[in-house]
Amino acid sequence: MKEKQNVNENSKDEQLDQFRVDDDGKDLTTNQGLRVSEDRFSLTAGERGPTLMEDFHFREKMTHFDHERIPERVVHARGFGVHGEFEVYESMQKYTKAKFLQEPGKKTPVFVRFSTVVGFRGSADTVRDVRGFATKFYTEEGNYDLVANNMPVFFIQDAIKFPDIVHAIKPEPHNEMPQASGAHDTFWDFVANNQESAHQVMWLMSDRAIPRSFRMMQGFGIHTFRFVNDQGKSHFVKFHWVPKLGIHSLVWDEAQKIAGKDPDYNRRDLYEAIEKGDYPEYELGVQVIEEKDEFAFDFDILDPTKIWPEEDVPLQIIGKLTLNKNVDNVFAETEQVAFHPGHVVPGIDFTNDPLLQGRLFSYTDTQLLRLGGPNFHEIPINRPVCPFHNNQRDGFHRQTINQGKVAYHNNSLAANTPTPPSKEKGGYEHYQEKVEGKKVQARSESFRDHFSQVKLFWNSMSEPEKMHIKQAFAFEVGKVKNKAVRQQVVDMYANVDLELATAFAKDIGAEPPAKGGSDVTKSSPALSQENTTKIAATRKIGVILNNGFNFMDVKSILDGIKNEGIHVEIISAKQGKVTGANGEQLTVDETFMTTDSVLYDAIYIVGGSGEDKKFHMDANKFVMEAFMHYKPIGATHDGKKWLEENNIKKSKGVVATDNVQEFINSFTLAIAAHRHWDREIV
Ligand code: HDD
Repeated sequence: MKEKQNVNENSKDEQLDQFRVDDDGKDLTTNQGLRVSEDRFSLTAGERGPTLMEDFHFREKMTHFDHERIPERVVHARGFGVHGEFEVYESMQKYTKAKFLQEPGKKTPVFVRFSTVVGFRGSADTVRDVRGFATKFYTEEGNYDLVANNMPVFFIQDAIKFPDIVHAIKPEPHNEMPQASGAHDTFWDFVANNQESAHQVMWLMSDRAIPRSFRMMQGFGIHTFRFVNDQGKSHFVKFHWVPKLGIHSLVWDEAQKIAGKDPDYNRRDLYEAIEKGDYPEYELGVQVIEEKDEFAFDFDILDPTKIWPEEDVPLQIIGKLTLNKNVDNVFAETEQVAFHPGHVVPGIDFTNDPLLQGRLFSYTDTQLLRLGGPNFHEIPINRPVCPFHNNQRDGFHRQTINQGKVAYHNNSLAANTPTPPSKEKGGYEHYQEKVEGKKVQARSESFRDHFSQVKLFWNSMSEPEKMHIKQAFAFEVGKVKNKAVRQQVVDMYANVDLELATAFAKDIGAEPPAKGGSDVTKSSPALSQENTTKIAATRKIGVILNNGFNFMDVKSILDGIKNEGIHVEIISAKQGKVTGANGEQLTVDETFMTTDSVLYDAIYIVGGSGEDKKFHMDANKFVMEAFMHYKPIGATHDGKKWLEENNIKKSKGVVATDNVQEFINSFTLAIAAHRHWDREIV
């Protein structure tokens, strides 16, 4: 493959284009290019006789099939990848020499893979879990990977414990249960006996662990990295992705039901948004701390179980990520993409965070197994868009044909090429941090406080968020069979907040703690989802219609809602058409059988005169389930009777009026609010 010298925003797409294959309309061949005229019957001795070994097409087809699977990722097995681009708003030249962050307006192609962590590849999307948010920037200086999660802290402080936490949270080895869930003995036993996990576990019990959409969650690099500028000066930096649609979550009952009704809920949402042209956008924010302030905080800035509160270290928004293209082939792209926090470019460097240091080993190692050898960088999705040259050779599946006889350095036969360029010429040089000390196996005292920031998080939650956290603890720890472990968890969280620990202790039959609590009174408004952006655009509304509805009004309402960027699906008893009182028709998208209330952001019920008892009951289930999940409900015409029957007409987030424009305005506002927590559920 010939190298391209000018790298721009289209470079990755052009590179991938050289590997894309369109089989449409082509003759069937073997992998050797031989056209074969039979693909339905293997070669047999006689029509009822045994299959013959010489049937090379059968052998090749079967062998390839037998080898189709590769090991799934040991964590983050279930993922969904998309292409996009990153655009710089503000030059970071002052802090970093990374070329892709220098010029406002500069665009860099990216590939992003979202994932859950614990579940196997075929598990459900909406389980309670951390979400991965890994981004590969194809820059002119090589690939830069920001391998992030949707929560800003991690379970452990040292990578040596990673196999332990993963063994504890994965299904238990004696019966491989439960799937994709931390609600079992070994996980909580780990938590209670490794109390550095307190902060991340609190996030895991919060609504952050059940995002409404990959489009509506943050991403955090978690670790403290370094920016290094062209004068060699270093700053500490943390990276954040902030979704333009705001940060929104499901409710737990809904998440569990979706896991059955549509296990692909989050990936479908992202896929469809991109297909419809609702390109998800996220802004890149950085928090920067000067080197001289390394010890200016009441936590250790290298501790991955700590955040830098945004009120203390403001977030500067420096660019925007837009996801605008689905993959052509999930295996080739999403499954084979190989991320690594150690894929950096000049101007971005590491710190001594012991979790980060260990990650730098693990990611290459895992790809060697998963992708079958050391040449995984040659797989199209992993190739840098800039040229790459070195003396590494051979190995399974090598694709480049390196010419010449010299594959070592130093040499004179090839004029000492490939030559390591100086840092002035763009060569990567590790930041020269001064380090000295005894070799020890110990953690600094400054990593010891496991509870203050957990209390900060708790203090920052709104009342509904606190309620959800209490319920999550009651559910998750309530699933633990071992009573002693339950009690250990209660006692552990007594160190954070007595009210919280007491509340879930009572629910799970444990002893409420006699003493405890933390004296942290600070809160950080940036942590609460109540303070996030709220907009109605891109939300999906289920519209319940039956024959005999008021066509003119409903058509105007649906047009008005669509004008707000909201998507509608018409639900009725049967597929085909639904006919208005005036004889005009609308196409039914889904039936009560094929969809469910939990799959919509809001329900708009109209009904119609053609209703029978079954329709009435099915529609009622949709409305009441939406109500229980605090979702907006709109009703016009005949639809208002469902509200009256259930006595919910005056509830928060319920919009009932036949005035078309008033309905559009109020319903759109109710949808933008996401959920109506102040609704009374009787
Ligand atoms: Fe990890 C995958 C994020 C700690 C070892 N990790 C993986 C993925 C994400 C993260 C998003 C999926 C990448 C993809 O989509 O292909 N991991 C994190 C974050 C961490 C973290 C944000 C803490 C700040 N991870 C971590 C540690 C270790 C690993 C401490 C081991 C020392 N992670 C892995 C891995 C995986 C992985 C086993 C599995 C598949 C892969 O790497 O490519 O190597």
